[in-house]
Amino acid sequence: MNKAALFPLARASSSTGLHTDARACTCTRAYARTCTFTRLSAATLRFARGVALVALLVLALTGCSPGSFGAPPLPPPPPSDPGGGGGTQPPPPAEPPRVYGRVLGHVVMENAYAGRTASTSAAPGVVVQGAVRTMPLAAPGGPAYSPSDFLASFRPGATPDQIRAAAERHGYSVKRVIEGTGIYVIAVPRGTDPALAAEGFKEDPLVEHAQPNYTARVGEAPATPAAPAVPAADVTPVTTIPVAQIAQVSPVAQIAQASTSGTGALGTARIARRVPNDPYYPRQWGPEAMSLPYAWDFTTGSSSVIVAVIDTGVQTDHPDLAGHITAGYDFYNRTTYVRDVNGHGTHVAGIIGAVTNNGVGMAGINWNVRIMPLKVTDDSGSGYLDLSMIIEALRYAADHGANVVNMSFQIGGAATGEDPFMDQAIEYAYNKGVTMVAAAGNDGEPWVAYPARDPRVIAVGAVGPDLARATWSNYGSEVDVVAPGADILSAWPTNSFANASGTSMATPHVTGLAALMITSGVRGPAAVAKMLHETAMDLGSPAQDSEYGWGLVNAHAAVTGSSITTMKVFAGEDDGTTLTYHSAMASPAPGGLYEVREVEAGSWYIYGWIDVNHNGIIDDGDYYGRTPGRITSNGDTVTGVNLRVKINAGSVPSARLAGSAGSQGWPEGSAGLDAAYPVRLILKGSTKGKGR
Ligand SMILES: [Ca+2]
Ligand SMILES: [Ca+2]
Ligand SMILES: [Ca+2]
Repeated sequence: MNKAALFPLARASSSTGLHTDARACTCTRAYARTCTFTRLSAATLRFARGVALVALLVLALTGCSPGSFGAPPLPPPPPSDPGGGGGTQPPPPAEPPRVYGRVLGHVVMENAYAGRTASTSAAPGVVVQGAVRTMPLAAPGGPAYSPSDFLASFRPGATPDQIRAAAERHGYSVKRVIEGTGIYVIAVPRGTDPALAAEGFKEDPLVEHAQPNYTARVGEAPATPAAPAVPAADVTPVTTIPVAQIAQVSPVAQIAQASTSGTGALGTARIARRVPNDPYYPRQWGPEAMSLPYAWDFTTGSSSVIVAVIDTGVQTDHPDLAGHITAGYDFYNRTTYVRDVNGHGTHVAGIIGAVTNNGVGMAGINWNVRIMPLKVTDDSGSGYLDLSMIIEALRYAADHGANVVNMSFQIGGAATGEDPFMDQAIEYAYNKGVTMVAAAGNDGEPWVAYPARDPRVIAVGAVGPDLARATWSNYGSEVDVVAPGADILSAWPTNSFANASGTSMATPHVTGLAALMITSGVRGPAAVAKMLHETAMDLGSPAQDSEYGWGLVNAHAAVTGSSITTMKVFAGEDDGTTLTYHSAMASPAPGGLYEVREVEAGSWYIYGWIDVNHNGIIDDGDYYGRTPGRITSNGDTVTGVNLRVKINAGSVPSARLAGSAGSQGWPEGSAGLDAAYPVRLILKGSTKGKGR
């Protein structure tokens, strides 16, 4: 498929688009806009008691945006405005003075997923071939650091001979140097505590920094899956997880031909659900919750995108992974032959990029991708990872072309884990344009694990099928987004599949989406994070919050660049064919808070719209929503008008979420006037305005 046609995103990547709109607005009606700004400033101060000031400044800039449908006729300026109208005729003297009001509220961009009741596997753990494993793979309370060595760096100019001599002076020995980093692994004799040794070693004038070689842990899955291995080809779909809604999807054969999309002629642009034929797909609720079938209509990934998985290894010849694996490395055995004696890494890899639409096993988020397995654990299957190897692997990934790195592990706890050496490795990868994604942690506590809480790393929390935060998912202000993490089916050694739960499982959902976004043209870790934030479905309390971050990732919005800041919010009414607006156009701030200005007196619906296919019509594939009832504007301010917008497609489940994000307070008159889907409307300016 043609990338350019599929991804007309230049304008959608938010902030530059906002400024362009604001300029255009100022040029066309400079004086009127200026007056409006003055009014807004006073109003802003009042409103800012409740919401972020920054959000309102964005609103102020975008409230007059003409949007993608060209320059719509704006409502006339107030009669007291001496320069308004810019050459238009003054209103007839008989007409009464017009009054304008404002409408403030919050808009949620919904994923194409109705939510369902959480299943039984609520705690982190793994189900392998129907057998529930309760023993965690890497239990909390394991070793905090390596018992046999510590890490050290040395002053500039120190030679290897001097370093070796310094180590021997203290009774230690140089084990190895981490390539390219200047970080040495220093072995201590049996019976010596490496943490105390590192503290003492710091006193040596040659030493720059010394610290323990911390242990990271993956949080879930059993040490030894006892269930018999079953060749993937022999696995028959089981019915223990009925998903009625998902089971109704159309076969891919019917949909594939209809998957044209993008910028067709007016009214012909369309969107299709694209669903793979893998027999376990109906048991995977994660892709549905992320609106992936709509994203797959635009892109299914690319073998030119490399995703590194720093983990317990990967079963590289798993029948549903083979062919998607690129050269990796086992940093414990110092070999390119990578195995996974644990299972965790194989599970993560399957979520990101199992071989998809091959009639076998499961579907990956990327139907095409190259996974680089980087094994940073020993062969015991314990699930404990070694910091010296993590640092080495992160650098290796950055030096070997990885676009995204998945880190489904945590180092330390609430207040521990940060260290200069890992920080240096993160900085190196970030500066090379690598997008890093990490798990928030599975302690169920109000802190985000390291390295997820590093600002250069995307921190991922977990939700269950009901889209409520999993009780064991850590939370805090550093959470970027949440993703499906409970009861997740994926690949497992040897040649089998398992269901697992944990932020370790949520993380590769976001990693996989980041790879899809890179295929679609999003470049660099900052741009990926911003697009994830501004396309997420807000959950929990309005806008960003510590439990859900910016919300649940939305793959369709992310690969089409449908940022919430490109949405047009306005007052108006429609007759099913034509939508007439009666206000200025607003754009929500990131997080969804909006303010519509110049709302004419009258009773109106509030609409939200993203013209995804840029054809000026509210049609199939756009994001669209309307308040269920009308609001009445008398020239004053109406607040608390909540709006839900979703992809405008016939097959979107119409049921609202039953979870925590479900019933928000609706304005007056909210009796069932919800618009039918899909909607196709021509947008027109207000007939009360300039009469055009
Ligand atoms: Ca498959
Ligand atoms: Ca929220
Ligand atoms: Ca459209």
